Amino acid sequence: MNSTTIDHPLHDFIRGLPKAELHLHIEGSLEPELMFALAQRNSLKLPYASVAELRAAYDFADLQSFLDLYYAGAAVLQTEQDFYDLTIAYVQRALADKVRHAELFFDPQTHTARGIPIETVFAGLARALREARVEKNFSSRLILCFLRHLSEEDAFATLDAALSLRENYKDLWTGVGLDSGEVGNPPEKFARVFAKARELGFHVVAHAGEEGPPAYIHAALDVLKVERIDHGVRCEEDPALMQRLAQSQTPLTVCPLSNLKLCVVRDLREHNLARLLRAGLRVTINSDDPAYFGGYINANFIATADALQLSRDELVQLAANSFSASFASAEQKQHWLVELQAYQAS
Ligand code: ES4
Ligand code: ZN
Repeated sequence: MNSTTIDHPLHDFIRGLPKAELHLHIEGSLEPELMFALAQRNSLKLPYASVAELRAAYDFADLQSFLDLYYAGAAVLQTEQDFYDLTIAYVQRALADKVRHAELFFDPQTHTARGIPIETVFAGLARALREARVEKNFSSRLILCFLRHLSEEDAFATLDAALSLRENYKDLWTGVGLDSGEVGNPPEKFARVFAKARELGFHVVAHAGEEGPPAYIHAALDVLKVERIDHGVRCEEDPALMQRLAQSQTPLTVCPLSNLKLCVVRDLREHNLARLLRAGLRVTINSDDPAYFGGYINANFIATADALQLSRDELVQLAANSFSASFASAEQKQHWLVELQAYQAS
């Protein structure tokens, strides 16, 4: 059944819902068509004969099997224009999904390791986001992620290199995060670099409890002192942690289609998002790596609403959470919450 061609009031309600996206890896929005176009522009050869063949390879067993393709795919990104084209394409998809504000993760180490200057990465992302702000009133921030499979020393070197650009990108770069292969790379490994980032006034977030155990969520909170947990779905295995997250209202940026594609859950109907929401945790819905996982934020909302029978009030709660959990100003958040209320009432 094609949900775009059949009248479905709840899906239409979701499509019109103003929302924020808080968990989006910009490199994970690289669609196969653009990957091929950039490979050609940069005279690179991909190990796939066609877009269809590449898409067929997106059949993952776990996080690592995805990351292997994701890092290989990102190698087509070489010039400032490439990073601009990538980001503009995402912004267009986000605008179509009524995203008012997006906080984009980016992985500088994936690019600097290939000899791409960090300046090139910042410049391309920022040119697109500033253009979108001026021309489309699209609000955004950048969250620089450290790759947790690399050393803390490497993370420090990345932070130091990026700090030389901080003044130029103060309007956008306001946070640091932690991503890549979780198991075996606990938050404690990055305690010192996160302490430095906090001292410098950055917002801090970390992936935890996607494939890793609840102990990693505790460590992200207690050692890294993060303000949001990315994923966090494994908190349910630890009732005391569930209570803690409900009490503290620490946001969880949950990515249902990602969890499905990476076999964190077998079936969306088994996803714990509704249970977490109904237990009072501040849950949000996000798209993670939409080019790889089969859908942008509205596709995530729709698939989750269908699988878990979310009500309109719950969908509005999720959208409200996305604004309140963002790093936008209090005034800006209030503006979006008013828009959301008006939409709900209409
Ligand atoms: C990621 Cl789904 C996910 N988990 C951890 N790191 C990532 N980087 C890009 N997508
Ligand atoms: Zn992620």
